[in-house]
Amino acid sequence: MTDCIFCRIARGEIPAKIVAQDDDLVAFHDLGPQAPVHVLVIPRKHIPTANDIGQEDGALLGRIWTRIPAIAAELGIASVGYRVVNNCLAPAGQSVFHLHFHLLGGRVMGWPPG
Ligand code: DGP
Repeated sequence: MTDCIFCRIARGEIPAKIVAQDDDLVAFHDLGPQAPVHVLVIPRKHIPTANDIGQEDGALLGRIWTRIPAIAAELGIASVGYRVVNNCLAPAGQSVFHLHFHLLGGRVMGWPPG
């Protein structure tokens, strides 16, 4: 999608602190970090919300999830623990309508989330 902010980051049109990227995904530091490590992992494909994940996206999502622990390891949080969050729709906290996974670590996490 042309004017989606995360599509624009994935295309390199908007600067971001990128920590990993490949043909499927881009991972970059969140602009407003909620933990010492707060990285967003997004598919290059524009999928607005988790509700829009289709059968055809299964392999893509599998590859992304295979990559997340490796990104956590590269960020130094794999062995100490981390949280992966997807907010689906505004009432759950979604503000950018391009599927993304928050990868959070570097501090102890509370539960339940707010
Ligand atoms: P969510 O609220 O779950 O949709 O998460 C969106 C996140 O995206 C939020 O934590 C802030 C972050 N964010 C929004 N705009 C930008 C941006 O332009 N650059 C970066 N790096 N992060 C952004």
